Amino acid sequence: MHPGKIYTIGDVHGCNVELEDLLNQLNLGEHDMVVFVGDLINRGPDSLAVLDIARNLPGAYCLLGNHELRLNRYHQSGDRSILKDYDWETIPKLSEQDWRFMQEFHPNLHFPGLQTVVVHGGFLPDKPWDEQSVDVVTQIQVMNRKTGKWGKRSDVSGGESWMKYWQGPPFVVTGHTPRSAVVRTKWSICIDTGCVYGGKLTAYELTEDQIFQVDARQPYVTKSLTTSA
Ligand SMILES: [Mn+2]
Repeated sequence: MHPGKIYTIGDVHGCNVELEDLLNQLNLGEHDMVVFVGDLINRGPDSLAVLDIARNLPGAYCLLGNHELRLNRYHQSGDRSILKDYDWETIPKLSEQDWRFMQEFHPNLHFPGLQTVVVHGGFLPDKPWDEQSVDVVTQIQVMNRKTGKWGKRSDVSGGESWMKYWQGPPFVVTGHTPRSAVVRTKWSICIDTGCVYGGKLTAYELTEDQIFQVDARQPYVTKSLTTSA
């Protein structure tokens, strides 16, 4: 078992100032670990500053978000057709060191002693979590259990949050689906509280089951946050 605390941190999306506020609040000790749930970059004011903070934080572990996955694939293939318009605000600023750093991001992190897995998006029910594709685990928000379709909330009609269907163990900690507050079920928790949309940046500590939050200094992107799926 890890000797210190284990803080998972939700989608930062370039909100470097709020990340510093949150880390100040956590007051990390030398045995503590920080796990970023992915989507450190894009949309917010300073993606590079966030990458720098994560890279220089002792004991930090970064998971792949759908944003890093897409940029990594572009970097490997050169295929611009997969990119979103806002990727071009980030791409020209990334150094070789930044690209190498993002390529080391992991699809998930398992804490067997805590029966907990941390992952960016989530998992499909009815299939072992460790056999699911990187596309599923970084991109799933909802699924329609009748059709088996899964994807973004806006793309799947009749879709419900994957969290509604997920029966552990393991308990799953995720981000990716922004809401106005932390959402929790028996077997999962989502800690994306939409900082870049003017919500909060959230940390969830696994060993003592505690939530830490800071408010966004301002909305950086306009979107109204819902409370549910
Ligand atoms: Mn995401």
